[in-house]
Amino acid sequence: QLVETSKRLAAYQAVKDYLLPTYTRIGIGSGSTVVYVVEAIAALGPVVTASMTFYPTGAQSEELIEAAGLNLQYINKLAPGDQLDVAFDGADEVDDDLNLIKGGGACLWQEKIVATAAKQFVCVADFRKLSSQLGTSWTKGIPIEVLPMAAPRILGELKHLGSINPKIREGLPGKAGAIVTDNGMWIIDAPFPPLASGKDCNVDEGGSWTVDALADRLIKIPGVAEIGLFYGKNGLQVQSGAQKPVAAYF
Ligand code: DER
Repeated sequence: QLVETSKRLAAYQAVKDYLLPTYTRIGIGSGSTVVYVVEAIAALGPVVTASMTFYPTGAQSEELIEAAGLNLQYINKLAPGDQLDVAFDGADEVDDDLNLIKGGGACLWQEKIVATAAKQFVCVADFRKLSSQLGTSWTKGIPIEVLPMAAPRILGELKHLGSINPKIREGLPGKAGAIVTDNGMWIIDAPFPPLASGKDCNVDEGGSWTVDALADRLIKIPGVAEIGLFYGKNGLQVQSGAQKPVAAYF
């Protein structure tokens, strides 16, 4: 119950601090915490939300927006160069530099597209998600969205890069075999030793990976569509959108 209360408090505070009544385009992430973000937004009432349009990051997110009676639109309808005012999303782990592991809900690809289309990206997570280094509290591995036929090649490359027992995410008990994402892809969960943030060293020199170095390496593996590492405040500015979360609420 404490976790749910923490999620709800974080969500209401994040909406209070970052959803300005003048905003018209808002990105909505996926997962269980973002349920409270939508609840907090809907609670503002149509006087505030009627002028707002909400952009989902997958099937669950789309359902949340529709069920709350909020205006729904899709990110492919955003003109090139246009931006969302803000995007809210959860995370599986958040380090001190606001680097994130995302993808526990297998929605990371559209989540990153929407996050980087927004001027501001606000991460909402309960207290369990805060950690000193990514990979310490979320030990299931970095979620990576992959082309199914490339999965064996990618598993081999991940082991070469130091991942410990990377696996294709299975659906049991909900589904025999690999889960399939909203984009028709598979997810590989790749555990790595805890990731340092900021300084630049990599596994070849026997050091641990930094978030940025590992992210840059993973995204280049052929067959990888997107990775569940979001850069923090030291990270790269992605396109015009701020992939860097401006705040995290716990
Ligand atoms: O898949 C994701 O990145 C989601 O944001 C999700 O992992 C967040 O999880 P939650 O259910 O704890 O909010």
